[in-house]
Amino acid sequence: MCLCVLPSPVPRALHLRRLKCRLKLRSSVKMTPLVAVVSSPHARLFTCFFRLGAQQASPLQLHTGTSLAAKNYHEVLVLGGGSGGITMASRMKKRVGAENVAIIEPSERHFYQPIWTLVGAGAKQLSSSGRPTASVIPSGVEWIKDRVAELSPDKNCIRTDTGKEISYKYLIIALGIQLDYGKIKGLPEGFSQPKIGSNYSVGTVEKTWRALQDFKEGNAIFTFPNTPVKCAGAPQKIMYLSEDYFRKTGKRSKANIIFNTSLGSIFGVKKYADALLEIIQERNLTVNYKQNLIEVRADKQEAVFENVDKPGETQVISYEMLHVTPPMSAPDVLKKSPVVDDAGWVDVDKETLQHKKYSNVFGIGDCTNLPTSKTAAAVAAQSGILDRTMSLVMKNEAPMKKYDGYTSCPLVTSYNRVILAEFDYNLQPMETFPFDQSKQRLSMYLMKADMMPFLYWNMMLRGYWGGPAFLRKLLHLGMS
Ligand code: FAD
Ligand code: UQ1
Repeated sequence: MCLCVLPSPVPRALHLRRLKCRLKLRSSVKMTPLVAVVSSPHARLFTCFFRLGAQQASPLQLHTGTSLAAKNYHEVLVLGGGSGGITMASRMKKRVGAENVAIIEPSERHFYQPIWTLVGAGAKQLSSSGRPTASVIPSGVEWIKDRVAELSPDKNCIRTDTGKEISYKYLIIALGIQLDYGKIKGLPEGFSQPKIGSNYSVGTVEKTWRALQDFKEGNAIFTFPNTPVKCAGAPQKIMYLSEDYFRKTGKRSKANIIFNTSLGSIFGVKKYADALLEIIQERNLTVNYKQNLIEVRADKQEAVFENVDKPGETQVISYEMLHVTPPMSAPDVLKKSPVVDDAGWVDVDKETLQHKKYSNVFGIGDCTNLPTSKTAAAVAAQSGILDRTMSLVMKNEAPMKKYDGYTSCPLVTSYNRVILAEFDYNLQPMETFPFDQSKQRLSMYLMKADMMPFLYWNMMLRGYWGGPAFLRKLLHLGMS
């Protein structure tokens, strides 16, 4: 149980004294012994006494940004250092100062996941998708390299896996979505066999490319699970890329390409669904609706599907290549917390992103119940809104700016074409460019493959990209 309470404000003089002490410690301690000493049990005990004595301990920071003796109170605490967490930490740093912001994130590497679609198709290197987490944590912001284990919003505090209790004034929850490969019988262990891959995780994305290269003849199967997913276009993007690859390598006539989806339609927005169905017909792809992958027999290269509308009715299909999009759900740590709705998603106001019950708690990205498609593009648009919401809440004013559900999905249809889907809560297209984006275009492929990664690392994560709304207005000037 979380026992922490909100500490009283630290007097300025005391704060300055601690700052001096911190600087002295930094300059007098050598790096290697410090790592060795602080990670020993005795040192942890020492750190604990130090923390108790000072109440708000000085963080001893290595150049990596990892905090060894974390403060136990932060004005703004961010849970998760993915797309939403880093972006919001950058924005909050500008609002309240780096020393008042902390991020809890266990992973050593931060990934730009949207490029994994191209990694799985061999068009980009996996190494290009990741950077050290330390390099994306905004400078001066404390990185607590740990995993959130429990949320206690009634006490304004959280507990970590290692037993740290950390309290906050404002909390931003950005924990993403959980991949549940284990809910499919035969997985994840089936990934140790060839012919199977998944663009959804760092450990399996290169297996997709291997399976594509190894393909000889037979069924190439692509799946879509019976749960919410992130980037709902990604499960079919890899199908179009695979088809293009088979054509380029002379294997197309030997490939039977099948998209087995739990859904009842190819895409949620009619304009783009119509365009995709045309491509599916032209390129002779088979789509089976209401088919949910429930088992993989990787040793026999067989996939078992259940009819979503007729539980118990199953079909076994043998494969020469299988791309799995796993079932997904809210992170377990959230499911058991008081901040979620019945389905386990962080329960926020769909226009302001403020929590419906806890006014000092906010949510962003895949872990929320915002009724829009879960993408990094949506996170970018949400970050601008949440920044504005929090600035008003911090001044005791009512949040005003309203999120319209903007999200975007660059539907990669070949190695040089993209349909750029952009839409809102009402599934109405909200296109940035003054041309028909439902047409496959080289320009949009280049935007997806080269411009977006640059924009992500250099602008979004630094808090300078709140989505393309301003660009849309500019490019449509005089058109309405
Ligand atoms: P994430 O970026 O996933 O971050 C969540 C963070 O929380 C992670 O760093 C994780 O380590 C951390 N975390 C989890 N549990 C804990 C815990 N207990 N304690 C502390 N930290 C924790 N989006 C697009 O806009 N365009 C695309 O073309 C696109 N294509 C995609 C293709 C693929 C194959 C995939 C996988 C995703 C794609 N996306 C795309 C989706 C996009 O990557 C996500 O929607 C986006 O990253 C969501 O950001 P987030 O901050 O909510 O979650
Ligand atoms: C976007 O803003 C974004 O976030 C950085 C993405 O994530 C990777 C996208 O894929 C897209 C398409 C957008 C929208 C940007 C423009 C210029 C239309």
